[in-house]
Amino acid sequence: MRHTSFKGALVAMLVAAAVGLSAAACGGGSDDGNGGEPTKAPAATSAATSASGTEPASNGGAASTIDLVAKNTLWDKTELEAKAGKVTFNVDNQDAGLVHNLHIYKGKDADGTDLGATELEAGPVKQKLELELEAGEHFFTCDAHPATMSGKLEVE
Ligand SMILES: [Cu+2]
Repeated sequence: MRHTSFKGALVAMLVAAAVGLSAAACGGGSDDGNGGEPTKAPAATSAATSASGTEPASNGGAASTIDLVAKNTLWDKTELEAKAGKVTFNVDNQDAGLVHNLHIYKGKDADGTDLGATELEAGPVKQKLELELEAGEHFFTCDAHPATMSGKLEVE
């Protein structure tokens, strides 16, 4: 009797131990699984955060640097977008012997506030203009050819 009951108790302990181990293994396994998921979720969240953090930069589709080419007494673009703050204009006058410049005004035309301009210079010449711009509508033109070399600059 004592033998049997001891044996039975031993078996019960072993079974309990085995169940306990497998339960622990299961728990550990599912813990790892759960642990992995929350770890991935914050990673996805931070990826989303950094992705949305990239949006202001891609909002910089409105650029901080604008390249403008003057050719045949025309700008290569008549609508520009810039990001508020420091904006650099790189002007490439490709018209040999023709005088151009870049003049920026706040507002929709040359009646607005004069924000700055490059020198009137005969091409071929490259010029640079750096301005601090605030959000809003701006106007750009060449003082020598306002009729054909004017456009809109949207700052956002
Ligand atoms: Cu011009």
